[in-house]
Amino acid sequence: MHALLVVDIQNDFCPGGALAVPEGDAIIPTVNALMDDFDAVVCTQDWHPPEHQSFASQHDGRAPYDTVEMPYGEQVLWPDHCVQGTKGADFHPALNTDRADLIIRKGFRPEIDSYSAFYENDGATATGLTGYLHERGVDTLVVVGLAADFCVKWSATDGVDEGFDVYVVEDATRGINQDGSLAAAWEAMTGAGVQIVSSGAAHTLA
Ligand code: VGL
Ligand code: ZN
Repeated sequence: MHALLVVDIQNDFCPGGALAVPEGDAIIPTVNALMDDFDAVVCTQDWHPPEHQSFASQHDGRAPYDTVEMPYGEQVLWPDHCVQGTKGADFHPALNTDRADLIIRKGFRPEIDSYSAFYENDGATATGLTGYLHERGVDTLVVVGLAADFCVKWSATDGVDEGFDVYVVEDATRGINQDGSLAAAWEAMTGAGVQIVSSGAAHTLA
C-alpha cells in the first residue's frame, strides 16, 4: 500500500501568505495529479493557537527567524502563521482536498512546535499517524508539499525512522531556505535514506 503525504499546502505558506514559501503554489497541479495514483492520501495542516510559542510575537525583543532555546532544543521563531480558524490556515483553494482520507493537524499545543507529521519537535509526542498508516497497511510513503526544509524534511526522515519506504518528490515541494536550510535538508533526507524522485517517477511508484 502506497500513501501520498501532502504536507501543509495552506494559504500562509503560499505567495501572499504570512510565511510564504517562494513558488509554494506552483506545486499544486502536480500534487493534485499525483493523488489519483495512490491507495491513500493524507494531508497535514499546520494549526496553531494565537499564542503559539513558535511565534516571534510571543517573545519580547525577538524577531522572526531568530532562534531561541525551548525545553526540547533550538527553535526558529516564525511570523504568526496558520492560526486556527483563519484564512491563512485554510488549505490553498486549488488543492484537491476531496481526495484526502485523513487530515492530520499539528502544532496545536501552545508550548511545542511540530514540523513532522509523525512527532512534535520534542521528538516524543506522537501525532498518531504511524498507527493510522499501519492499520491501513501502508508500507510506502510519497511526500510532497511545503516546506521542503522544515515540515517535508522532518516528515520524510521520521517516516524512515518509523520503518516506511519514503520518497520525496523534488518538483512537488519548495523550500523556505532560511540560512542555507534547503541544501542542508536535501542532504539530511538523502543521508537518512529518503529517496528523491521526480513526479514522473512518482506516478509509476504508486
Ligand atoms: C512550517 C515553519 C513553521 C512548514 C510550519 O510547514 O514547513 N515551517 N511551521
Ligand atoms: Zn507552523
